[in-house]
Amino acid sequence: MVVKVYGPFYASPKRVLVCLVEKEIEFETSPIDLFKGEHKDPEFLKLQPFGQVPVIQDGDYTLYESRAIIRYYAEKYKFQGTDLLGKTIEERGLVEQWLEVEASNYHPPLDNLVIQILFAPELGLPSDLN
Ligand SMILES: N[C@@H](CCC(=O)N[C@@H](CS)C(=O)NCC(=O)O)C(=O)O
Repeated sequence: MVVKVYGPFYASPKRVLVCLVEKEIEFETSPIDLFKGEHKDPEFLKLQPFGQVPVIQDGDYTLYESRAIIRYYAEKYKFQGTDLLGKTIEERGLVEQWLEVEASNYHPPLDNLVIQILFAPELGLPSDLN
């Protein structure tokens, strides 16, 4: 079964794509253009009610939230491709620590910069840069 990934190749979907590559899982992409607002289309909202990417479809299983998706695949294919979860409980603790650091300390300021520098000017929205 080929996994379908909805989203652009950048930002949060990239987290999922890197995981799928590391786990050697076959996937295809279904591009969602954020600049055209495709993530707010009614059809897309049926998959992701918050109108955000990424979303995966794996057969009839649908999942969103990039970090939930990568944890799902890291567990599901524990013994395939790169080991992403660690071999001991201590290694697992460190994996979870850095996942939390990424989610809490790294991603929020980076996301804000991307919105202010890339998205706001492109979409004609007010930006802190002005
Ligand atoms: N917690 C979510 C965040 C997803 C997210 O923020 N996606 C952004 C692109 S990186 C998005 O869809 N932004 C459009 C919006 O929020 O309207 C995840 O990790 O999947």
